[in-house]
Amino acid sequence: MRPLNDPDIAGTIGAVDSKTWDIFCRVVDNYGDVGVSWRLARLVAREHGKRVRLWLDDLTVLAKLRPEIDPGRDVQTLEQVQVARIRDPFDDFEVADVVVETFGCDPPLAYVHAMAARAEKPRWINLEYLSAEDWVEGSHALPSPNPRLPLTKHFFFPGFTPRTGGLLREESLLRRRDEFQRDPGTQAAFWRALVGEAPAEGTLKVSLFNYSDAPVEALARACVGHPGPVWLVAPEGVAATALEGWRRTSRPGDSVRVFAAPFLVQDRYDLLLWACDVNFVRGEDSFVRAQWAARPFVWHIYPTEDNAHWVKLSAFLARYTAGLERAHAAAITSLWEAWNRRGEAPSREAQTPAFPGAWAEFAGRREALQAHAGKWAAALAQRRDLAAEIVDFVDNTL
Ligand code: TRH
Repeated sequence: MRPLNDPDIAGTIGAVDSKTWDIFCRVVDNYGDVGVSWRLARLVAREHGKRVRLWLDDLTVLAKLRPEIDPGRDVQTLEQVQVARIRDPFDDFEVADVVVETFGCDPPLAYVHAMAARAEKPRWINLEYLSAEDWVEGSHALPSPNPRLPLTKHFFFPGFTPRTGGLLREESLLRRRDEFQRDPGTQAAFWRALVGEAPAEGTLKVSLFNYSDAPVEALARACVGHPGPVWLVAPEGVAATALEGWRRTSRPGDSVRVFAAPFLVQDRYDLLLWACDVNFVRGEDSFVRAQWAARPFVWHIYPTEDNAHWVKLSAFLARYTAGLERAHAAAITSLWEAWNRRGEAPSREAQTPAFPGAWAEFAGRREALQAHAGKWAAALAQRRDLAAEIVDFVDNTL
């Protein structure tokens, strides 16, 4: 047997073909797990020429993001990605060269045993949730040998620093964003298609995508005091319902217009983020897309029972506001904490006393926050995206 470090072999072993990729995703709740998994699958197929199969236990969520998907079909192909249903019993499959489980979803047992039985063991990756916390760097790319099977899984952490796996970003994304944001005509056409009319010059356009306990009505009330017209636009979901409720009861007049838009196809959701001046986003994937949109944004973090989400929120705020003028950083932090109801007893509207002031401070610094959002996106774009990192890791490190 030729030694591993034999230059001839190393080259070949490193480059042992990773032609075929199986990506597994099980839907916990909401859209993000599938949103991230689909985005990764499409990138690895389209930009890295791999043969990718995306295994899902529930296709209805992907069909919401990509209406071309037929949730009734067990196998179909979209944009060079084969989308297959995880059936039970799980049989009739071939193990891929690379296996990615997203968010610790565990591939079916039958598949894992077949991985162990494969002559050339597949590379096994667990794509973790995104966090800005410091510990991520120390955990990224760590191996985890399986206690029973001749398999080793590696943890792959998205992140904001060079010693993490980076963030998903399509090759053409920032070019398309800049073209869109430079072209008022294209933006007006987007608005007319989405809500039937285009906003007047100087309208503050705000998009909303949040979880159910966000103080949406407090935001709407605070916008009534904004020095100029405001559009609040919410794709179908909890925010749209809350805004409709507020509009019916409060008659705000024309200074604040509320639009309940249809749920957008995933790629068109980017256009909404690019077209707005401030974006309220949540979870993971919309959180990252808001950063690529280079617009001021507010993150509604997915709450966890152990309150660990507060640590996660603070970790990101510390990175995002580093180097920013103290008053601007404080405005961002106060609004984010008010939007996530930090320090509040969980009851509906009566409270959020801090909100109107926090919003006025934030909205009043929009130009400075806009400039910062542009710098932040440009800094993140200095490095390769997560798909390129994960392909390189698999092909050249493992
Ligand atoms: O839907 P989410 O809340 O998902 C979250 C995350 O997965 C999080 O990690 C997990 O812990 C939690 O669920 C349980 O938020 P997220 O991650 O922003 O995903 C939303 C997806 O929906 C994203 O891919 C964008 C897409 N989307 C559209 O395609 N059209 C739309 O109109 C909107 C509003 C969103």
